[in-house]
Amino acid sequence: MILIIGAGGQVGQELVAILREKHGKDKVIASDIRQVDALEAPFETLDAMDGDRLKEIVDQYQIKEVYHLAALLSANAEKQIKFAWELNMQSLFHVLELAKEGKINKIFWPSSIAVFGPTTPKNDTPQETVTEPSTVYGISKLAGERWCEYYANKFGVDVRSIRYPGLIGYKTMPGGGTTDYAVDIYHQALEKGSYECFLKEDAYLPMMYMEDAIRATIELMEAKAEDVKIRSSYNLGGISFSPKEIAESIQKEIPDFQISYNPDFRQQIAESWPSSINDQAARDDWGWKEAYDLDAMSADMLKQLRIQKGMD
Ligand code: AKB
Repeated sequence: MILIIGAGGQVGQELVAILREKHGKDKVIASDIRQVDALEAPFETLDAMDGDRLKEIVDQYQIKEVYHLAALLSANAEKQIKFAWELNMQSLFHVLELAKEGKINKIFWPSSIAVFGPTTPKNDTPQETVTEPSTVYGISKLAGERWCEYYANKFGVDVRSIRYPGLIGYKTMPGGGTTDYAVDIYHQALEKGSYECFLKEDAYLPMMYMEDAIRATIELMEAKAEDVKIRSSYNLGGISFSPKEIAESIQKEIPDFQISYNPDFRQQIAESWPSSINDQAARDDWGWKEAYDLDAMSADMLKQLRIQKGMD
C-alpha cells in the first residue's frame, strides 16, 4: 500500500493519478491537510506535522511506501520562515522515524535546486558542490537531504530523492514557488495574449516538464536499491531557459503573444539558484533521460490547455 502526503499539490495530484493507474485505485491512499475536490477516495485528512495521525493511517492501511510531498515552497517560505522550517523538517522526521521503526519500507521525498546558493557554480552545477542556500526553503531542503542520508546510512532506511527543478504541467497549478511563472505564462498567453513576469528577462533557471518529472520519480522508486547510490538527493536537469526564451517559444505557437517584466522579491531567489544542472549521476545510476525540450513542452502545454479551456 502506498501513501501520498501532500497529494493535493502540483506534483501530488499527478502522482496519485499515475500510481493509481499502475497499482489500482485502492492501493494508493491520497492525503492532505484538507479535502481536495480533484482527489477521489481513498483519501485521508492529514496534517503532515501530526506524527500520531500519520502513524494511525500507516497502521490502518498497512502502508509500506510513502511519497512525502508536503512542503512550503520558496516564495511562500520567505513569508512564514518559522512555520516553513517546522513543516518542512518535522514532517520529514515523522516519516523517517516510521521507516526506522520498520513500519515503512520505502520513502520518496523531494528536494530542490534550492539547496544551491549564490556561491554554487551556476552552470552545469555538479552533483556534489558548494551548497550554501540563502532561502528558508533551500535551508530546509538541504537539512532534509542530510537527514535522509543519515537515516539511510545509520538505520538502513530506503529513502530516495530528487532535486526537482521548476516543474511545468497543465493539470495542476503550482503554489508559492519562484518558478511558478513558467506555468502561469501559458495560461495567460491563451487567456490574455500577454504576461507580466515577476522575474527579469534573463533569469535562467533549470525547469522540467511534469511528465518527465513524474516518470523520473517513478523510475527512481522502481530502481534496484543497490543502484540508488546517492541517498541525499539526485540532481535532475531538464530544460534550462529564461523568461525571454519561454516567451519566444510560445510566440512560435501564438505569434502575437507579448511579455513584459516587473521583477519582485522572487528575482533575488532566482538569482541565487543555478542556471543549469549536471545530472550525470542520475543517468549513470538509474538510467535517467529527459524526453521534452522547450519547444516540445510549449507545443504540448498549449495543446492540452486549449482542450482544458474549451478553446479547441
Ligand atoms: C520553487 O520555485 O520554490 C520550486 C522549486 C524549484 O523547488 N518550484
